[in-house]
Amino acid sequence: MLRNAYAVAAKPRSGNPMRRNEQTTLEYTANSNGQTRHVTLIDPAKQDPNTAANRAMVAIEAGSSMIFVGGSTDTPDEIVHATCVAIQEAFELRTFAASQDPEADETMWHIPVVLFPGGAHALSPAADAITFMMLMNSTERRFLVGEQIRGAPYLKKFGVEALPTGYVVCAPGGRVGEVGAAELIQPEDHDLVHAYALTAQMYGFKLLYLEAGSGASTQVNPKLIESARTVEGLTLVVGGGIRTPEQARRAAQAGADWVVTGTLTEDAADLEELRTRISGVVNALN
Ligand code: 1GP
Repeated sequence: MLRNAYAVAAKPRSGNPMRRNEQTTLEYTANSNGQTRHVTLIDPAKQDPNTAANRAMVAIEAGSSMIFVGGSTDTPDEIVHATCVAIQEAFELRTFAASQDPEADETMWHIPVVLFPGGAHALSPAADAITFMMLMNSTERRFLVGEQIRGAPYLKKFGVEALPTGYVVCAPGGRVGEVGAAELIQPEDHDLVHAYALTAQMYGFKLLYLEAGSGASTQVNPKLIESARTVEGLTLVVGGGIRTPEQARRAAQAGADWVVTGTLTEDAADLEELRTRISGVVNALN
């Protein structure tokens, strides 16, 4: 499957202006200034690349601060790549338009497009970075280090920045819990999630992602977030099952640096509904 990724990589990399500035995506991710920020997750399997780009633009206008591309486990890399290119091109056009308008702030479009892969097949050289993840509570080697070994040479070759991420799936866990063969963290496992966070820190991971599963019926228990938060030096990402401003606020108040929503975007009837939904979640964060 990686062969296809190399084939699509022949296309020139689109390039986010942020990469040309001094800040890496990892620095951007870590520099929260005490604020909780929002990630819009776009699953390339759920819409065509143009629709994805339109959704990404509305998400940024509504206050989202990063785009993740990924989610489904079996999306071909051509589709992932086309989606990344479409989003990057849209952001570059908006950056250019803003640069011509004295009233506009072009830096609002310096937004990283980050791969959130289901495996080594879902990569693109047009992404700024990747959540380079160990699914820490998987019982399968493939999700601990196997997919990573397959993907690493590709990422190195195309200069996609790795965000070293410990990925921990919490109950209910959804499809990622099943496919990833995760021993789910239960809502009362405060000490266990703390041990995972410490382990992530000791491995040198920079991000810890607490995941309840896309479309989960319940979000990650805020007590688990609080427990992980006590470990220093980790940027805490929380997602899965967050659909309302109140749920987003709970995650933020428990200590999430980033709150991720995906389903919220996917099932919005149109772009205006999407704008309203994302604004509501973003405004609830701080
Ligand atoms: C899934 O955490 C993300 O990996 C987002 O989940 O689709 O439930 O928002 P939702």
